[in-house]
Amino acid sequence: MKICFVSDLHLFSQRTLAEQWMPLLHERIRESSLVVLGGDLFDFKWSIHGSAEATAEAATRWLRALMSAHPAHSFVLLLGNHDDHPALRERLVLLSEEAPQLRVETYLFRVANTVFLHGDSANPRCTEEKLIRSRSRTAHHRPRGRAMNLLYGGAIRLRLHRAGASLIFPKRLVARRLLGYLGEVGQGPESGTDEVYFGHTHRALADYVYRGVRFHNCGAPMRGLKFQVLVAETDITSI
Ligand SMILES: [Mn+2]
Repeated sequence: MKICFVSDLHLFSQRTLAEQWMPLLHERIRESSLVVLGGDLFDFKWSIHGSAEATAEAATRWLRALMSAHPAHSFVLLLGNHDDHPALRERLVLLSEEAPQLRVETYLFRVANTVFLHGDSANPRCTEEKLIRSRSRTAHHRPRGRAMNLLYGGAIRLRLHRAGASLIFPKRLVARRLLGYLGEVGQGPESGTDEVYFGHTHRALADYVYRGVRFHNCGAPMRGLKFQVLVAETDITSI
């Protein structure tokens, strides 16, 4: 079974270029039978919609449109540090009741030997407890408004952002941290995991092998960053 994986679209932030990638996303979805949306699809912190409520509503509308374009597909939605917001969670409960093709998972989704997760567990010194605690801070994100968005989109901020990603997230270290986290929650290589799809770091990565596990990251659709919509091949025929 082929599984389409995409994350970190950061929709509703000023800096996202996700719109340009929609045709590719639809194409990759058509090639797959399951879609895993890997978190930070929506950006509550930098949302141009003004309020968390309006952002959650726009997010729900976006998801509904995506699913109705692919009615025969199953969708798994993971949450990230920018969209794990109570306003969205509330709406997702209703949405998954109305759309049986949608399943919402907060932290991790696994199919056979393949694990999908947002990847905020790659942050320095992240334990499961810290991950849960830092996610709860997303609830206090207030949208920064247009002026801050423009500043954030500025060249200086962008260059910092790009340099920052490779300094904060060297791939070996990221792989090591992710394995540490996966081990802690019983999903590490000792449980059979040999493929990991993640996002969060905004650094595109394909087939990076660390301790016998292959790591893949779709990057982010932003200026100066690489982005790809990934398709995972799994041995199983259905979930
Ligand atoms: Mn993230």
